[in-house]
Amino acid sequence: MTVSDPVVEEVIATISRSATEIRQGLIGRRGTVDEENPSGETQVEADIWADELLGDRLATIDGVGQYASEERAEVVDCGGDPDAEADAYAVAVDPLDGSSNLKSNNSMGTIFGIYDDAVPARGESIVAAGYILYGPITTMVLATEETVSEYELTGGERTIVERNVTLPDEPVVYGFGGRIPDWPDAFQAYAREIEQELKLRYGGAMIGDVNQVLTYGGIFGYPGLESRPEGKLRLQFEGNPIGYIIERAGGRSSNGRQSLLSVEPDDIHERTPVHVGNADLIDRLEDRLE
Ligand code: P6P
Repeated sequence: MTVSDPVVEEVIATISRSATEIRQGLIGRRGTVDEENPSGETQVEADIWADELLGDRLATIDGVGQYASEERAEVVDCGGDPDAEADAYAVAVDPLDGSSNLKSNNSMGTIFGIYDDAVPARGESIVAAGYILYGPITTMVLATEETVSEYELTGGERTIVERNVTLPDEPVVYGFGGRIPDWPDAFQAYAREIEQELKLRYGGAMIGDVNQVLTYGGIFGYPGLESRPEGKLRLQFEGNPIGYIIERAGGRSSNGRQSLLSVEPDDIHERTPVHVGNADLIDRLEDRLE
């Protein structure tokens, strides 16, 4: 199934075709480098390599006005005017989310959001978003204005395995990031309730944990912390794309007060508390954090 807009389709096809290469390229690139990303996190060789590979390919697509990456301080101007109709799209990528899981050989992913506005932008201007999950099988979940679909990726090809993906009505799993003593009291109280109702699934890479929620129903959250009220995850590269996907799948997203997609950003690398999952669980969380 292709997306109607040829530029959006080309971006999606470029990323999905690159997934097999990225997965194979992880071998031999597990070491850390003496560099930090703009969020101050130590980079793994694979972070830089995956970013360069995707950046080179996406920035040359006609119709892409900006390439933005969690691994780069500045937004890349791909030529043309991102506000002009012809170059309307900005592509924001977390090339290798959860790359710290490379050391322990656990799942990780690539996250992308295609905005029809110059970034930093509100998530409401996303027209398509997706993630690649490097699990036992390499899969892609893609959300567009029409639907959410899941694909298996191999050899540069994508094969659809499920159309109209929606969150199961009955939640089963939860996963919350950060250390319990660092959670604000209101979030601790909420987590205590959820622990009595659902099963813990937390793997340290957002995409693996979000895919559990999308598969089984539940909630994933990385709350604002006492030590860092803005939370850990980045709005443009993680919160907005994942929030878009989960909302298109019938769930909700929240920064604790409102949909992530409605947050007006100030900076391309700004962090936000991220909560995504079944709507009633998010509603309860917002009531708790009021
Ligand atoms: P912690 C990975 O570094 C990441 O950005 C997300 O993929 C993941 O959900 C979170 O950070 C894990 O953070 O504090 O549990 O290591």
